[in-house]
Amino acid sequence: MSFNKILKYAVPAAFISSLPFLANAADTANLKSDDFVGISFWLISMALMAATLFFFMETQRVSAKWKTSLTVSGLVTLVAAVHYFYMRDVWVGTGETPTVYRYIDWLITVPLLMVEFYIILRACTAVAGGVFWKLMIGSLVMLIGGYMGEAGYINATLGFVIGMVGWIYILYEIFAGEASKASEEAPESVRSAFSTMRWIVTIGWAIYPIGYFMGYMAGGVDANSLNIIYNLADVLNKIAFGVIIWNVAVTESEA
Ligand SMILES: *C/C=C(C)/C=C/C=C(C)/C=C/C1=C(C)CCCC1(C)C
Repeated sequence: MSFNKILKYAVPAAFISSLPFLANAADTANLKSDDFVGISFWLISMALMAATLFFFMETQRVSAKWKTSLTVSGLVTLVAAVHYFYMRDVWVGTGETPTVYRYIDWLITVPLLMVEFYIILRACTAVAGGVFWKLMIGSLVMLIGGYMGEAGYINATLGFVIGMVGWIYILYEIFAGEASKASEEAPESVRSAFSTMRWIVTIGWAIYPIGYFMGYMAGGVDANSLNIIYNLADVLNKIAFGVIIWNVAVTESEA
């Protein structure tokens, strides 16, 4: 192996393995063996870190026009990994996980995940640039509405309604709008990835509005269970979503 090659792999590997230290919020507390919320935070943080390393390394393997989509998948898991290490430490130290913390992660990762629909279409069709903005704006409306409701700036029900409008708009765009129409011109492997990805945005993502509804509008929800469910949901919504993109990038590069 040449020195250059070693550098190419060693640098990202060293950087990613330092993530837990970069995001260390509380050195004093320890994870208890029966603390399942804490354990789920640990598992998802490490899975996200491993996924990040994998996506970044695999950019070396795919052809140029597929590199962007893999890089974006890696950025999603990177942002979430750093964030989860922090949340896990706050949880172990204080026994709390303010839901608003999650919005900091979502504000970056959700628009990136939505933009993936545009990026994979752009790699193989003549998709219009407006699709990018529609997906971006829909994501922001969804998150800002939810945040304002959750943080108490507006009524919780109003925040929910605004958030739902943003989500439904995104779903319309990928199932029936311009993005969906552009996907019909894409090769078979891209069409099938596109279709699986939109079902993740429908079913995998539904967990968050359900959590919001139960927590603020249906009389409360057990915060511990909700944390575990949210943490596990990200295996599907961030890692599996990225793996689908990785799969189509490799398939199309080898075709
Ligand atoms: C990686 C994190 C992801 C995919 C987070 C997704 C979050 C949502 C889909 C949140 C949706 C919401 C609504 C549809 C309405 C109520 C407010 C939200 C923000 C919880």
